[in-house]
Amino acid sequence: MASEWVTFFKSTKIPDNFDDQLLKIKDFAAKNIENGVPVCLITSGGTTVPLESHTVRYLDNFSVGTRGATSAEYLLSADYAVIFLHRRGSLEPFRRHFQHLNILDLLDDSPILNVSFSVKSTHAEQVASVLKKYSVAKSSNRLLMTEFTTLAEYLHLLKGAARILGDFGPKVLFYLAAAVSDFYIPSSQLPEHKIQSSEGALNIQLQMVPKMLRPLVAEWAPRSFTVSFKLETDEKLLIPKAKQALKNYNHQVVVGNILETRKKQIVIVTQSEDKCVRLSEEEISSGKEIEDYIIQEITHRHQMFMAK
Ligand code: 9Z3
Repeated sequence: MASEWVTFFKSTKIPDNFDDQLLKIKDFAAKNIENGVPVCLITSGGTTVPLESHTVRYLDNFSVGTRGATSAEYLLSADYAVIFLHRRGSLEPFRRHFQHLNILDLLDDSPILNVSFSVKSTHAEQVASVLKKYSVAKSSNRLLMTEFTTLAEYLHLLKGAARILGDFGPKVLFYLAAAVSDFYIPSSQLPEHKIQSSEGALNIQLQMVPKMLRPLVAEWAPRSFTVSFKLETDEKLLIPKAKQALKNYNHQVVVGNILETRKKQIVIVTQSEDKCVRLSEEEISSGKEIEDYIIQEITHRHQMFMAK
């Protein structure tokens, strides 16, 4: 297993500003933990797998980052500091509330002023309420944003961050909600330039990505609390696969979800129980978010873990 990892990291490119990003993570975690604030690394959004070195085409997946961005807000409310390792352009905490809006439609254009604008009264209350929570998170240094696009950038950053955060032991929570590709093409096998359609049908062979949970739990952060997510489309497979993951990697929690129902139903799987959490119809219509319950379940278990 170890050698698979060595091969993966050797055969893929280190992200730009890698050292700089890790320094920020180290500083952020150290300051918060020193102040008694537990730190959560959330991963969020999908990873891309380039098909060319000068990338025109890549493989991607469905994830838009709702789970990660929403969970970040509930974790901040639960007094955690959050490192938000997310796909560039995917949903972000706080900003997500306005993602479907055009910022220009939020601003009052009557009369047009040169220097300052106000938010239209139709949106003022919502902007004020989200802005307040965002400002608190920023000014108290509780939210650090870090970005990736490709699978390789994601895994290099996760490894680097996990080795740093692992030193803080049980006070660190890993919440691995990103949708990570299982397949990739090593740099040495990537065509340098855009693949030409004039050369006919395209056959590509993808290599397996080594399972990053194994070194994360066994080597990089063995004393921390790790939550992974298991996504399936076939309901019959969900709990057996989640249990298998716990057995294989020996971490604390797997949150299982089915693609189509992921926003209203999940299952929390631990060594001792499977707990199904489902939003009622009333909760759905009142705008309740399932991440509120997921974070309650996870923080409760993490608190008990820290107390031990
Ligand atoms: C999840 O299962 C997340 O809950 C979703 C969230 C990706 C479904 P959205 O971003 O979706 O809110 O649209 N994440 C984990 C997916 C994954 O890659 N899991 C691996 C697997 O299932 C294990 S690490 O094998």
